[in-house]
Amino acid sequence: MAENDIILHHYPRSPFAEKVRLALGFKGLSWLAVEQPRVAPKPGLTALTGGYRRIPVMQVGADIYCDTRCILRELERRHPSPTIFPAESAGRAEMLASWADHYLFADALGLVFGLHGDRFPPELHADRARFTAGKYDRWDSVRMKARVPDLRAQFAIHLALLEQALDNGHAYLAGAALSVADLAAYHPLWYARGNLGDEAGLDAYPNIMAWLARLDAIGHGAPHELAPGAALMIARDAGPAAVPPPSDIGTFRIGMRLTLTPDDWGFDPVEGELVAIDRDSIAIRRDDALIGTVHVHFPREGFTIRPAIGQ
Ligand SMILES: N[C@@H](CCC(=O)N[C@@H](CS)C(=O)NCC(=O)O)C(=O)O
Repeated sequence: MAENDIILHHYPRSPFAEKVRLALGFKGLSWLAVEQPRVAPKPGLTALTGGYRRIPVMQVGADIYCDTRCILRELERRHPSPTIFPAESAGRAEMLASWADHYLFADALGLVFGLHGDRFPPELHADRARFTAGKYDRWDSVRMKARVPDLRAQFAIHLALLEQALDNGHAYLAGAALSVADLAAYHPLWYARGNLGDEAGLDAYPNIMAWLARLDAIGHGAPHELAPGAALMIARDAGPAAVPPPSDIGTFRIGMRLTLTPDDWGFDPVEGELVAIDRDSIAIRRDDALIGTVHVHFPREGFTIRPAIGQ
Protein backbone atom coordinates (compact mmCIF):
# COMPACT_ATOMS: atom_id res chain seq x y z
CA MET A 1 0.00 0.00 0.00
CA ALA A 2 1.34 3.43 -0.94
CA GLU A 3 0.52 6.67 0.86
CA ASN A 4 -1.15 8.10 -2.27
CA ASP A 5 -3.52 5.16 -2.68
CA ILE A 6 -7.14 6.12 -3.19
CA ILE A 7 -9.40 4.58 -0.60
CA LEU A 8 -13.15 4.71 -1.16
CA HIS A 9 -15.44 4.14 1.82
CA HIS A 10 -18.66 2.85 0.32
CA TYR A 11 -21.17 0.04 0.19
CA PRO A 12 -22.07 -1.76 -3.02
CA ARG A 13 -25.70 -0.59 -3.24
CA SER A 14 -25.05 3.11 -2.63
CA PRO A 15 -26.04 5.21 -5.65
CA PHE A 16 -23.76 8.14 -4.75
CA ALA A 17 -20.88 5.67 -4.35
CA GLU A 18 -21.71 4.37 -7.83
CA LYS A 19 -21.21 7.91 -9.14
CA VAL A 20 -17.61 7.83 -7.85
CA ARG A 21 -16.95 4.17 -8.79
CA LEU A 22 -17.84 5.10 -12.36
CA ALA A 23 -15.42 8.05 -12.27
CA LEU A 24 -12.69 5.72 -10.99
CA GLY A 25 -13.49 3.33 -13.85
CA PHE A 26 -13.52 6.12 -16.44
CA LYS A 27 -10.09 7.25 -15.26
CA GLY A 28 -8.84 3.65 -15.31
CA LEU A 29 -7.70 3.74 -11.67
CA SER A 30 -6.97 1.05 -9.17
CA TRP A 31 -8.28 1.79 -5.67
CA LEU A 32 -8.91 0.35 -2.23
CA ALA A 33 -12.53 -0.37 -1.32
CA VAL A 34 -13.59 -0.19 2.34
CA GLU A 35 -17.10 -1.46 2.90
CA GLN A 36 -18.96 0.58 5.53
CA PRO A 37 -22.37 -0.18 7.10
CA ARG A 38 -25.55 1.12 5.44
CA VAL A 39 -26.89 2.50 8.73
CA ALA A 40 -25.40 4.46 11.64
CA PRO A 41 -23.39 4.02 13.78
CA LYS A 42 -20.37 3.86 11.47
CA PRO A 43 -17.43 4.13 13.87
CA GLY A 44 -14.84 3.19 11.23
CA LEU A 45 -16.01 6.13 9.10
CA THR A 46 -16.85 8.82 11.64
CA ALA A 47 -13.45 8.34 13.30
CA LEU A 48 -12.03 9.73 10.04
CA THR A 49 -14.61 12.41 9.30
CA GLY A 50 -15.43 13.66 12.80
CA GLY A 51 -19.15 12.82 12.50
CA TYR A 52 -20.06 12.94 8.79
CA ARG A 53 -21.67 9.55 8.05
CA ARG A 54 -22.81 9.87 4.45
CA ILE A 55 -21.48 7.55 1.77
CA PRO A 56 -19.17 7.77 -0.09
CA VAL A 57 -16.08 9.24 1.55
CA MET A 58 -12.67 9.20 -0.13
CA GLN A 59 -9.43 8.95 1.83
CA VAL A 60 -5.87 9.47 0.68
CA GLY A 61 -3.58 8.98 3.69
CA ALA A 62 -4.70 11.52 6.31
CA ASP A 63 -6.79 13.57 3.84
CA ILE A 64 -10.48 12.77 3.97
CA TYR A 65 -12.87 13.96 1.22
CA CYS A 66 -16.60 14.17 1.97
CA ASP A 67 -19.41 14.42 -0.63
CA THR A 68 -19.15 13.35 -4.28
CA ARG A 69 -18.77 16.98 -5.45
CA CYS A 70 -15.56 17.31 -3.46
CA ILE A 71 -14.42 13.75 -4.24
CA LEU A 72 -14.77 14.16 -8.01
CA ARG A 73 -12.88 17.47 -8.02
CA GLU A 74 -10.05 15.93 -6.01
CA LEU A 75 -9.90 12.86 -8.26
CA GLU A 76 -9.63 15.20 -11.23
CA ARG A 77 -6.81 17.15 -9.57
CA ARG A 78 -4.83 13.99 -8.85
CA HIS A 79 -5.66 12.19 -12.12
CA PRO A 80 -6.60 14.83 -14.72
CA SER A 81 -6.74 12.51 -17.72
CA PRO A 82 -9.23 11.56 -19.04
CA THR A 83 -11.09 14.57 -17.73
CA ILE A 84 -14.55 14.47 -16.14
CA PHE A 85 -14.67 18.30 -16.24
CA PRO A 86 -14.32 18.99 -19.99
CA ALA A 87 -13.96 22.66 -20.89
CA GLU A 88 -16.87 22.50 -23.37
CA SER A 89 -19.41 21.96 -20.55
CA ALA A 90 -17.74 23.75 -17.60
CA GLY A 91 -20.36 25.19 -15.25
CA ARG A 92 -23.24 23.69 -17.26
CA ALA A 93 -22.24 20.12 -16.31
CA GLU A 94 -22.17 20.98 -12.59
CA MET A 95 -25.61 22.60 -12.83
CA LEU A 96 -27.04 19.51 -14.51
CA ALA A 97 -25.33 17.33 -11.91
CA SER A 98 -26.98 19.28 -9.13
CA TRP A 99 -30.43 18.70 -10.71
CA ALA A 100 -29.72 14.97 -11.02
CA ASP A 101 -28.27 14.55 -7.52
CA HIS A 102 -31.38 16.11 -6.00
CA TYR A 103 -34.49 15.79 -8.18
CA LEU A 104 -33.71 12.66 -10.17
CA PHE A 105 -32.24 10.94 -7.12
CA ALA A 106 -35.20 11.85 -4.86
CA ASP A 107 -37.68 10.55 -7.48
CA ALA A 108 -35.79 7.28 -7.92
CA LEU A 109 -35.43 6.71 -4.20
CA GLY A 110 -39.07 7.65 -3.54
CA LEU A 111 -40.27 5.21 -6.16
CA VAL A 112 -38.09 2.35 -4.89
CA PHE A 113 -39.22 2.87 -1.29
CA GLY A 114 -42.85 3.48 -2.34
CA LEU A 115 -43.08 0.34 -4.44
CA HIS A 116 -40.81 -2.00 -2.49
CA GLY A 117 -40.13 -0.42 0.89
CA ASP A 118 -41.07 -3.70 2.58
CA ARG A 119 -37.94 -5.30 1.08
CA PHE A 120 -35.75 -3.16 3.32
CA PRO A 121 -35.22 -4.01 7.01
CA PRO A 122 -37.02 -1.90 9.67
CA GLU A 123 -33.70 -0.61 11.00
CA LEU A 124 -32.98 0.95 7.59
CA HIS A 125 -36.36 2.75 7.62
CA ALA A 126 -35.77 4.01 11.16
CA ASP A 127 -32.25 5.13 10.31
CA ARG A 128 -33.31 7.01 7.15
CA ALA A 129 -36.20 8.69 9.00
CA ARG A 130 -33.66 10.14 11.44
CA PHE A 131 -31.19 10.84 8.64
CA THR A 132 -33.63 13.03 6.69
CA ALA A 133 -35.16 14.70 9.77
CA GLY A 134 -38.70 14.49 8.38
CA LYS A 135 -37.94 15.52 4.79
CA TYR A 136 -38.91 13.39 1.76
CA ASP A 137 -41.73 11.67 3.66
CA ARG A 138 -38.96 10.54 6.01
CA TRP A 139 -38.24 7.82 3.39
CA ASP A 140 -41.21 6.16 5.10
CA SER A 141 -42.50 3.43 2.78
CA VAL A 142 -46.10 3.60 4.08
CA ARG A 143 -46.40 7.30 3.31
CA MET A 144 -44.47 6.87 0.09
CA LYS A 145 -46.71 3.99 -1.07
CA ALA A 146 -49.67 6.33 -1.01
CA ARG A 147 -47.71 8.73 -3.19
CA VAL A 148 -46.60 6.17 -5.81
CA PRO A 149 -48.81 7.57 -8.62
CA ASP A 150 -47.47 11.06 -7.95
CA LEU A 151 -43.88 9.82 -7.62
CA ARG A 152 -44.25 7.94 -10.92
CA ALA A 153 -45.49 11.11 -12.61
CA GLN A 154 -42.59 13.14 -11.18
CA PHE A 155 -40.07 10.49 -12.25
CA ALA A 156 -41.61 10.42 -15.76
CA ILE A 157 -41.31 14.21 -16.04
CA HIS A 158 -37.64 14.07 -15.13
CA LEU A 159 -36.98 11.11 -17.46
CA ALA A 160 -38.68 13.00 -20.30
CA LEU A 161 -36.41 16.01 -19.66
CA LEU A 162 -33.36 13.77 -19.65
CA GLU A 163 -34.52 12.03 -22.85
CA GLN A 164 -34.89 15.43 -24.55
CA ALA A 165 -31.53 16.68 -23.26
CA LEU A 166 -29.82 13.55 -24.62
CA ASP A 167 -31.31 14.22 -28.06
CA ASN A 168 -28.45 16.65 -28.63
CA GLY A 169 -26.52 14.84 -31.37
CA HIS A 170 -23.80 13.99 -28.84
CA ALA A 171 -22.89 10.87 -26.91
CA TYR A 172 -23.16 12.55 -23.51
CA LEU A 173 -25.52 14.76 -21.56
CA ALA A 174 -23.54 18.00 -21.67
CA GLY A 175 -21.78 17.46 -25.00
CA ALA A 176 -19.41 15.24 -26.96
CA ALA A 177 -17.33 14.34 -23.90
CA LEU A 178 -18.36 12.61 -20.67
CA SER A 179 -18.71 14.99 -17.71
CA VAL A 180 -19.88 15.03 -14.09
CA ALA A 181 -23.41 15.57 -15.49
CA ASP A 182 -23.38 12.02 -16.86
CA LEU A 183 -22.04 10.55 -13.62
CA ALA A 184 -24.74 12.32 -11.59
CA ALA A 185 -27.62 11.41 -13.91
CA TYR A 186 -26.42 7.81 -14.13
CA HIS A 187 -26.50 6.84 -10.46
CA PRO A 188 -30.24 7.44 -9.76
CA LEU A 189 -31.17 5.43 -12.87
CA TRP A 190 -28.70 2.68 -11.96
CA TYR A 191 -30.42 2.54 -8.57
CA ALA A 192 -33.97 2.56 -10.01
CA ARG A 193 -33.14 -0.12 -12.58
CA GLY A 194 -31.29 -2.27 -10.01
CA ASN A 195 -34.19 -2.21 -7.56
CA LEU A 196 -37.20 -2.03 -9.88
CA GLY A 197 -36.08 -3.77 -13.09
CA ASP A 198 -38.69 -3.20 -15.82
CA GLU A 199 -40.94 -1.38 -13.33
CA ALA A 200 -38.51 1.55 -13.58
CA GLY A 201 -39.98 2.14 -17.05
CA LEU A 202 -36.67 3.19 -18.63
CA ASP A 203 -37.29 1.14 -21.82
CA ALA A 204 -39.69 3.81 -23.06
CA TYR A 205 -36.78 6.24 -23.54
CA PRO A 206 -34.45 5.20 -26.40
CA ASN A 207 -31.89 7.98 -25.89
CA ILE A 208 -31.63 7.16 -22.20
CA MET A 209 -31.24 3.44 -22.93
CA ALA A 210 -28.43 4.03 -25.45
CA TRP A 211 -26.66 6.45 -23.09
CA LEU A 212 -27.02 4.05 -20.12
CA ALA A 213 -25.45 1.27 -22.18
CA ARG A 214 -22.45 3.51 -22.90
CA LEU A 215 -22.01 4.31 -19.22
CA ASP A 216 -22.62 0.69 -18.09
CA ALA A 217 -19.63 -0.32 -20.22
CA ILE A 218 -17.21 1.93 -18.27
CA GLY A 219 -16.93 -0.28 -15.18
CA HIS A 220 -15.27 0.50 -11.85
CA GLY A 221 -11.54 0.32 -12.61
CA ALA A 222 -9.65 -2.08 -10.33
CA PRO A 223 -10.94 -2.17 -6.72
CA HIS A 224 -9.14 -4.16 -4.00
CA GLU A 225 -10.78 -4.85 -0.65
CA LEU A 226 -9.40 -3.14 2.48
CA ALA A 227 -10.59 -3.65 6.08
CA PRO A 228 -11.99 -0.53 7.86
CA GLY A 229 -9.39 -0.89 10.64
CA ALA A 230 -6.56 -0.89 8.07
CA ALA A 231 -7.85 2.40 6.62
CA LEU A 232 -7.72 3.97 10.11
CA MET A 233 -4.13 2.82 10.54
CA ILE A 234 -3.23 4.36 7.16
CA ALA A 235 -4.64 7.69 8.37
CA ARG A 236 -2.77 7.36 11.68
CA ASP A 237 0.55 6.63 9.98
CA ALA A 238 0.24 9.44 7.41
CA GLY A 239 0.19 13.23 7.75
CA PRO A 240 -2.17 15.49 5.79
CA ALA A 241 -0.84 16.89 2.50
CA ALA A 242 0.37 20.52 2.32
CA VAL A 243 -2.52 22.90 1.60
CA PRO A 244 -2.58 25.60 -1.12
CA PRO A 245 -2.81 29.29 -0.14
CA PRO A 246 -6.39 30.41 0.61
CA SER A 247 -8.59 32.22 -1.91
CA ASP A 248 -12.21 33.46 -1.84
CA ILE A 249 -11.82 33.49 1.94
CA GLY A 250 -14.51 36.12 2.60
CA THR A 251 -14.93 36.72 6.32
CA PHE A 252 -13.29 33.43 7.34
CA ARG A 253 -9.85 33.35 8.96
CA ILE A 254 -7.35 30.49 8.71
CA GLY A 255 -7.24 28.82 12.12
CA MET A 256 -10.80 29.70 13.17
CA ARG A 257 -13.00 26.88 14.44
CA LEU A 258 -15.92 26.04 12.17
CA THR A 259 -18.80 23.62 11.92
CA LEU A 260 -19.84 22.21 8.55
CA THR A 261 -23.27 20.63 8.12
CA PRO A 262 -24.95 19.27 4.95
CA ASP A 263 -27.96 21.37 3.97
CA ASP A 264 -30.12 18.61 2.43
CA TRP A 265 -29.96 15.40 4.51
CA GLY A 266 -27.67 13.72 7.03
CA PHE A 267 -27.38 16.82 9.25
CA ASP A 268 -24.41 15.72 11.39
CA PRO A 269 -22.06 18.67 11.97
CA VAL A 270 -18.29 18.28 11.79
CA GLU A 271 -16.11 20.69 13.76
CA GLY A 272 -12.49 21.64 13.15
CA GLU A 273 -9.99 24.40 12.47
CA LEU A 274 -9.99 26.04 9.05
CA VAL A 275 -6.84 25.13 7.09
CA ALA A 276 -7.74 25.65 3.43
CA ILE A 277 -10.42 27.37 1.40
CA ASP A 278 -11.12 28.36 -2.20
CA ARG A 279 -14.24 29.09 -4.22
CA ASP A 280 -15.36 25.45 -4.33
CA SER A 281 -13.81 23.66 -1.35
CA ILE A 282 -13.01 24.03 2.30
CA ALA A 283 -10.84 21.90 4.59
CA ILE A 284 -10.66 21.68 8.36
CA ARG A 285 -8.08 20.12 10.63
CA ARG A 286 -9.09 17.62 13.30
CA ASP A 287 -6.86 16.19 15.98
CA ASP A 288 -8.11 12.78 16.93
CA ALA A 289 -6.98 10.62 19.84
CA LEU A 290 -6.98 7.45 17.71
CA ILE A 291 -5.75 8.57 14.29
CA GLY A 292 -3.90 11.82 15.00
CA THR A 293 -4.23 14.85 12.72
CA VAL A 294 -6.39 14.67 9.61
CA HIS A 295 -7.65 17.24 7.13
CA VAL A 296 -11.32 16.79 6.28
CA HIS A 297 -12.35 18.34 2.94
CA PHE A 298 -15.86 19.41 1.91
CA PRO A 299 -17.47 21.19 -1.02
CA ARG A 300 -18.73 24.67 -0.10
CA GLU A 301 -21.87 24.18 -2.17
CA GLY A 302 -24.50 22.25 -0.24
CA PHE A 303 -23.01 22.85 3.23
CA THR A 304 -23.84 25.31 5.97
CA ILE A 305 -20.55 26.71 7.29
CA ARG A 306 -20.62 28.51 10.63
CA PRO A 307 -18.16 29.63 13.31
CA ALA A 308 -18.18 27.03 16.10
CA ILE A 309 -20.00 28.09 19.28
CA GLY A 310 -17.69 30.18 21.44
CA GLN A 311 -15.66 31.32 18.42
N1 LIG B 1 -24.49 15.05 -1.54
C1 LIG B 1 -23.94 13.80 -1.05
C2 LIG B 1 -25.06 12.76 -0.88
C3 LIG B 1 -24.55 11.46 -0.29
C4 LIG B 1 -25.69 10.55 0.17
O1 LIG B 1 -26.81 10.99 0.46
N2 LIG B 1 -25.40 9.27 0.27
C5 LIG B 1 -26.35 8.29 0.75
C6 LIG B 1 -26.00 6.91 0.21
S1 LIG B 1 -26.18 6.80 -1.53
C7 LIG B 1 -26.23 8.16 2.24
O2 LIG B 1 -25.25 8.60 2.82
N3 LIG B 1 -27.22 7.55 2.88
C8 LIG B 1 -27.17 7.30 4.26
C9 LIG B 1 -26.11 6.32 4.64
O3 LIG B 1 -25.60 5.58 3.80
O4 LIG B 1 -25.76 6.28 5.81
C10 LIG B 1 -22.86 13.35 -2.02
O5 LIG B 1 -22.84 13.84 -3.16
O6 LIG B 1 -21.98 12.57 -1.62
